[in-house]
Amino acid sequence: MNDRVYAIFEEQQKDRGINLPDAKEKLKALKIETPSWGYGDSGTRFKVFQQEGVPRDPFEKMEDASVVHKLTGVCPSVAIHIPWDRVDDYSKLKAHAEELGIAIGAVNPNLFQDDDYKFGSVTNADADIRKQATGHLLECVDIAKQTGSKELSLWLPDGSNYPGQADIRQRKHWMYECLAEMYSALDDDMRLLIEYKFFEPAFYHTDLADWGMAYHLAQKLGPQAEVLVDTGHHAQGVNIEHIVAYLLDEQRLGGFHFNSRKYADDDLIVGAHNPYELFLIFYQILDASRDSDPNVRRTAEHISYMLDQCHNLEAKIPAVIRSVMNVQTYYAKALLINYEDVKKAQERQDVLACEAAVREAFEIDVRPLLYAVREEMNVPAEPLKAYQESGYAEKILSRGKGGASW
Ligand code: PSV
Ligand code: MN
Repeated sequence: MNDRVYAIFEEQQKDRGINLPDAKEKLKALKIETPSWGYGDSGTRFKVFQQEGVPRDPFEKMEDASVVHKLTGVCPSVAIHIPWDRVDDYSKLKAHAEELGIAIGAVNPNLFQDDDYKFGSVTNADADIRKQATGHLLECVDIAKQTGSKELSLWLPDGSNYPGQADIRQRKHWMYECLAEMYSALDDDMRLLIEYKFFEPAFYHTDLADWGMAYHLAQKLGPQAEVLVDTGHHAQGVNIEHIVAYLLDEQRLGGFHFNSRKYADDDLIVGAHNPYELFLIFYQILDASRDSDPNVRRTAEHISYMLDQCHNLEAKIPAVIRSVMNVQTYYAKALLINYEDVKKAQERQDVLACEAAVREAFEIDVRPLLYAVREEMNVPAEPLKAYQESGYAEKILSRGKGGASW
């Protein structure tokens, strides 16, 4: 990109009343955590197509994640999933990540792959199984303490398939008891991010089905518990931005799992299917970051942005880079909304002007801004192209096929 293109862009944004230096700083500050499982083999319930060059263990996953960070400058941490990323010595994994210039991020317990959890984990009618599930949650808190992670990200698969199969009210109590035990093990500077999903693997009822239940649970547990919004976990047509705005106002929005979905929890590249939704989510967050209540502003500024994606067909590392770039792009567009104009139009109750003031920013080509920011951050202007030219994809082929999978 040449200086003339950026100068024109700068001029245009000045005319629109946008504070570009501020937008640049915000773009530099945006951090996106990548998931260890996004680098491994994955598939559908029909087939996992193995790819060559997939990391064979958590250490190699860190190596791939560090390449993403090196090329984008905005992915300094990696979420881990236990037991997928179980190692004998977590201090070694932590040290390895640090040597590579990254850190271990959220620790995700896994309560969905053990035979014992067939009828539920923390809501299982068998007290021994609930104890086992709680033990795993406590193990994850302990792992977080060893890796220096400040976040536990929890999703429950618990639910039932048929009316009458489960005592829904009783299970609610069991769930709370187990999570309260986990919560009490957290250090003061840790937080528990509670994820919800209304279906799958159970289809009649899911114990933690929606944002309202997650919010209620977080409120009961205490201030260190917050809600995590996974964009793939809603019914078709749900207005996710509204949920985001509500949770921001209640100061309980802790994080995101970004991905795209066409039908269900598809875990496709974020921004690939519904970029406008991603933009509107950022619109709500940036709007809340201007709220008159400092607690709402603080909530908006302490959101953990994470990807929760699986790349089944496409090459994994470039798919993660593409996702990160998409998040940056729609965040950048939301930064170019003139929030004063929107407010004024809202006060006039001018519906068309309100809608136009938001959409106008979505229609701006933000590449000059992103190129300038990347240049200032000393990372390639085109991270995907830089990856393709780096030789890393060829280098990892020596790992062969049959790497780590979920
Ligand atoms: C469940 O669908 C989920 O979104 C949770 O975040 C899990 O931890 C993740 O996917 C990986 O299975
Ligand atoms: Mn998720």
